[in-house]
Amino acid sequence: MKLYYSPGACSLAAHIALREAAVTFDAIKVGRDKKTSDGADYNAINPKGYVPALVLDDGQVLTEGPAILQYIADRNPSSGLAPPASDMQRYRLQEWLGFLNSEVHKNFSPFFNPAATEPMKEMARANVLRRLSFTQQALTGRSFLLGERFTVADAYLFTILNWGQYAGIDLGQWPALKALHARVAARPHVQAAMKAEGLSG
Ligand SMILES: N[C@@H](CCC(=O)N[C@@H](CS)C(=O)NCC(=O)O)C(=O)O
Repeated sequence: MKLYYSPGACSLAAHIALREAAVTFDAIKVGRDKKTSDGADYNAINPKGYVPALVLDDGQVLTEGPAILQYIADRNPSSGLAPPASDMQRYRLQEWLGFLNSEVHKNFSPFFNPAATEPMKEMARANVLRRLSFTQQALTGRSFLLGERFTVADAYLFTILNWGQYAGIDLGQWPALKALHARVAARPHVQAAMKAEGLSG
């Protein structure tokens, strides 16, 4: 299995999930020029052009973070990274993944886009603040998004929270989010993923 990633991008969530699930995989870096660290044209592998992409052992290419995260969790059920499909908690997981993907993650995009104007960034920042305030409220009194168990949604939220610095957003205003970030950052597989992506010593 191969994970195509860019350091610190949303692909970090899938990278964490693969390590948490003890999957054997190769992590292949994609540069801004869409060339991969093993010399390929990333657009030929994933015509969408963005990370993450997971190339399965049978050669299929799976894209879209929430699908990749659930694939990794479902193929490795003993990891406990997602509740089983029949469980109401699974819909709660999907609710979080959808919210994080379209309502939080995408509002960070202007901060990584040199063409984004200040008004665009201001609008996006206001959306991020509102949605992270909601997340702070939902997290109060629990260790992780679904309760006391770490899931792929927490890997995704952790990844997004790392971007606060680029948007001038201080996590200190949300104690429950700050605590979740620290809790996830302390996990050995998270530290290994960060180190492998060159994000920490
Ligand atoms: N809908 C996609 C979005 C992925 C995405 O936004 N990837 C960003 C990094 S976080 C990227 O590769 N951007 C570079 C580009 O679009 O060329 C998903 O959820 O997987």
